[in-house]
Amino acid sequence: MKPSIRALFLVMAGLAALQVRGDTVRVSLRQVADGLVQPTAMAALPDGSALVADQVGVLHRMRPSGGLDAEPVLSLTNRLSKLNHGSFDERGLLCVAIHPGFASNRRVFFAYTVPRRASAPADFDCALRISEFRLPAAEPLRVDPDSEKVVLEIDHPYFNHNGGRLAFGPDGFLYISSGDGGGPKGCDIGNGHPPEGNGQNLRTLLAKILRVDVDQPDAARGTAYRVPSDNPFADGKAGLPEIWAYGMRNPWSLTFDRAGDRALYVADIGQMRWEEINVIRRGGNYGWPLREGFEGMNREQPALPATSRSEKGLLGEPLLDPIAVYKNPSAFKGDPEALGISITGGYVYRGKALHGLQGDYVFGDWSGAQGTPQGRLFVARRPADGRGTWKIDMIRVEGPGKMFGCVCSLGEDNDGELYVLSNGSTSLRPGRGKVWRLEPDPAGAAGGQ
Ligand SMILES: [Ca+2]
Repeated sequence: MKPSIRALFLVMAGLAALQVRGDTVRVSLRQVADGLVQPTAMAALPDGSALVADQVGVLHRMRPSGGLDAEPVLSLTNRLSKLNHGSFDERGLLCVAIHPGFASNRRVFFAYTVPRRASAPADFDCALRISEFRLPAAEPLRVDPDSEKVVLEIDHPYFNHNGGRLAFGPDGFLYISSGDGGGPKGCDIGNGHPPEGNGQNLRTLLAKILRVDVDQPDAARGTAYRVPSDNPFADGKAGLPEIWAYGMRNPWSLTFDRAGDRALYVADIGQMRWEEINVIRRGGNYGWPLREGFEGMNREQPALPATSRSEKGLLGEPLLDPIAVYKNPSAFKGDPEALGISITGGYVYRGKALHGLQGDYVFGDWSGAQGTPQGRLFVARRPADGRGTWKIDMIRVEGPGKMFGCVCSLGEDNDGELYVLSNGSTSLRPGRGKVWRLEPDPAGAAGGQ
């Protein structure tokens, strides 16, 4: 081969490799905390430390340089509903979020499951509680569990599909995700599920995105919060006033883009066929249990596609499509496009460390296969023209963090850098939970640059 032709060949081979790399972002994971069980949420504090919630009911502080304080900030273990220690569970401490005015008011909000309330049907399992604590302004950073202020509680028929994600919007209001109530049959069917499903029933707070103002109690309604006057059902006539959007199954992440249009992104875990990412609009009906992904929902045989697709909800409103979906191997066995079994939503990346991810939605999946801790990371690419569905690329983890386990949650720090909260087991087992920081892959150009 002549040198010039050989050089051309190498250039072309290099271009081909670049194209492949463009589809597969490479990152490394640097461990910043361990000793947890199943970390469910991280909330950055103004001083660069972060609160890390462990599902077993313990809140930790992670130092700016990494590592957890020796003593936890708060323990809610005595207040939680029953938890299947050593096994799989979706109950427990599910989220922590700090108030937008935290720097001066030290207000912190939690979502966790508590035992069935006396007022709930006898066969219900638990309730999702949203409550508030205040962090002390000085060390030690310890919170008295008895200083709790309950914001609201939602009765829950089964142990699973609790949603329970929290975030404050750019409007200063608290957004809350709730699941459909769960149950062994799935499909929004069973005790505590009306025929149309909780997703389509506007008289329950289950299977919704809620929006409340936690800065003002409402004495007339006897609530610890006020309903913003521009909530879609604020007058309570067509639906409960707290509802902001509905038709959700088990929304496991609720995050606002910290830049751009500040849109609200919610990942909704699917039944057997499709995992989805949604951009949530005021009053939007996201289809569950009439739809999964872009398809109609076959509630009798959820592994099979439906023969028809509903176009409207009970009010005649359109059902809104997700921005991105991927297949679940539970229904699409052996399909290379079946990327994972349970979406763990994340963030629109606005940090600086990872090139090639800026402005796109970074997220994960619990595991690529049932019963194994093989979590995966992905990025959903914003369409260039802002329309149509987002394309999903794999994020490949290189280096020592490669076998990080299940993706329980993602976290974001004050600079917009991202973290993976993992469990090295598929069960609640001591010491398997860790927090990792996403960093460029030192061996190569992260982000396909
Ligand atoms: Ca949907």
